[in-house]
Amino acid sequence: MSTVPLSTTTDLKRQPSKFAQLRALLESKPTEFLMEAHNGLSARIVEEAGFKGIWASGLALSSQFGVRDNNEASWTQIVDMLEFMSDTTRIPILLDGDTGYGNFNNLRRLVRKLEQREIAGVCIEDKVFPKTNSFIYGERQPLADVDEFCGKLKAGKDSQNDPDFSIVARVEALIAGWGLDEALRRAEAYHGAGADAILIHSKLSQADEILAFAREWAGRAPLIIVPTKYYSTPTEVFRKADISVVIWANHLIRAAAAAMAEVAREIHATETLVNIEDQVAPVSEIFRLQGAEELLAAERRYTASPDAETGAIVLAATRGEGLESMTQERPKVMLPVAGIPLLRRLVDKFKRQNINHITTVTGYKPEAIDVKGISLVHNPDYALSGELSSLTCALEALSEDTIITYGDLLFRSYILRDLRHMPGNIVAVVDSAMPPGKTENIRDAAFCSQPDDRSLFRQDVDLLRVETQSETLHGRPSGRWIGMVRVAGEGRQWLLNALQALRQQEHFPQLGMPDLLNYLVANGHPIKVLYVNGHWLDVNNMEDLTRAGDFAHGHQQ
Ligand code: SPV
Ligand code: MG
Repeated sequence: MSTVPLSTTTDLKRQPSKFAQLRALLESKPTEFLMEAHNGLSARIVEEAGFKGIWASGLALSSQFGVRDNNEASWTQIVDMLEFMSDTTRIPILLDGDTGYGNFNNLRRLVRKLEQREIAGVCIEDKVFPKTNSFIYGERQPLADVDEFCGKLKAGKDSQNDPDFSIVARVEALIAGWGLDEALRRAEAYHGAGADAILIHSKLSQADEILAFAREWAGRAPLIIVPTKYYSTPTEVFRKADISVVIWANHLIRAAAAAMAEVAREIHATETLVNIEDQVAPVSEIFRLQGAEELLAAERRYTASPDAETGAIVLAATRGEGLESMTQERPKVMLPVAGIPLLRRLVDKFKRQNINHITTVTGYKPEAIDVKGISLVHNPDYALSGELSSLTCALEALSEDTIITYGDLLFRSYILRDLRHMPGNIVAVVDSAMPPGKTENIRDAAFCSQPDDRSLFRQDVDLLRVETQSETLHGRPSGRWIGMVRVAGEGRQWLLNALQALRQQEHFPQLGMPDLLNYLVANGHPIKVLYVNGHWLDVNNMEDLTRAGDFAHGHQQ
C-alpha cells in the first residue's frame, strides 16, 4: 500500500517515471486497467486499491466541480486539480483531455503544462470544441476533420519533452454512427500521425462493434476501451480480444454521489448523526488519507521550537489531606480558586504555552474531574500508593518531552516558559525565596550545588537532593522544589530506567517524586535547577486555599 502523503513527492524518483509507467501499461500484452479519479483524495484511493494507473475523467472532473461535461470548467482548472492528484500518487495519470481544449497550439501548451506536473499522458477525441459527453446525443455531434486532428496530434507529440509522454487518440466514429470502416480509417490516420494508442469508444450495451474493431485493427497499436455501456461483458472477452487497457471511467464519482446523497438525506430527515456514524469513514481514516502522520513526524524532525513537542503529566490522584471538609465529593485538584478549579487553571496555563498533550493521573473521585482537553489515566491503587505509582500509569505520555507537575500548583506563567527553555535533560524548579534562617517546615527541601545568585542571568546549578523530612534536614537547603520538573531528550530514558529499578523495591508504593529525583542524581544523572523566587504556591490546607484566591486575583506576588 502506498504511503505517499498528500502533497509530497519525495520518493517519486526511486521508481520508473510516471511517463514510463503509463507507456508500459499501454504497451502491455496482458490487459491492464485504469480507474477513474477526480481529485487528490479519490486518486489516492485508486492507488491504494492497487490500480497501476488513473483515468482523470472529464465527466468526473467536471461533475465534481458541479458543471457539465461541455468544457465549462476551464483547462487550467482541470490542470490545477490534476496537480493535486499527481502530488498524492505515485502511479501515472492519463488525462481525458477532451478535444485538447482548442486547436494544435492549445494542445502544445497543454502537453507542456501536463509534463510539468508529471501527468503521464493525455487522450484527445476527434470532436469539436466545446465537446459534449459522448453519451448525450453522441450521434448528433460533429467529428473533427481528420487532417486537422492529425495535425493536432503531431503538434502534441512534437512539443513533449519526455519521450515517454503518451498521446492517445480517441475515435468517436462509432459513437457518431459513422460505422466501422470510418472508425478504422480514422484510427489508422491517427496512428500514422504519431498517436501512442487508440481509444475506440462505443455507446452500445453489447461489445460487438468494439470487438469487431479490435479484430480488424489487429494490434497495429495499443487499443483502449471504455466499457461503461457494455459493462456486462466479461472482462475475459476483452483479454481475448487483446485489448491493452480497459478504463473503468466514472465509478468513483458515481459511488461518491450515491453515498453523499444517502447520507445527506438521512441526516436531514433524522436531524441526528447517530444512525450514520458507523456508515461513513471515520475522521481518522480521512486524516490517514491526507497523510497527517507524515506531517507530525516532519514537525518532530524540522521544528526546533520546543513548543511543538512538549507534553505534560499532572499528578492529581489524591484527595488532599487537611482539606477533608472540602473534598467529600471531589479530589483536591477540583477545588475552585476564585471560581475556577485548580486543575482547570493548570491546564489553561499549559495550553496558553501550546502544551496541549496533557495527561492527568486520577485516583480519588475521578468522576468529579470535569476539565476538557486532557487525557485521563487512572491509578486504581491511589489510596495505598504514592506519586511514583501514579506516574507509572502515565508513562505513555513520556514519548515526548514532558513537564511533570503536581496538580495543586498555582504559578506565574513565566515559570513554565523559563522551564521549557532551560537547557538540561532534567530540570527541576526550585524556589529560593525562604525567610532568612528558616529551615523548619520546608516541604521538599532542595539542596543544590550553588545557592541562587539572582545577579546572574542563567545559572548552571545542579540539584544534589530533595529532603522531605523537614525536622531532620541535613544542612541548610538552597530552596524548595516546587513540584515541577521537565524531562527532555535522553532524560526521558533515564527516568524510565529509574522507575523500572525503583519498582523492584519493596517500598515502591510509598515512594514520591523526590525519591525519583534523588535516585536519578545518585545514579549519575544530572538534574539542573531553575531557580525562581516566589510567584507560585501549592494548596495543602484552608489557609493555602485562601491565599490561592488572592494569588489568582493577582493580589499576591
Ligand atoms: C469520461 O470519462 O469523461 C469519458 C468517457 O470521456 S465517457 O464518459 O464514457 O465518454
Ligand atoms: Mg470525457
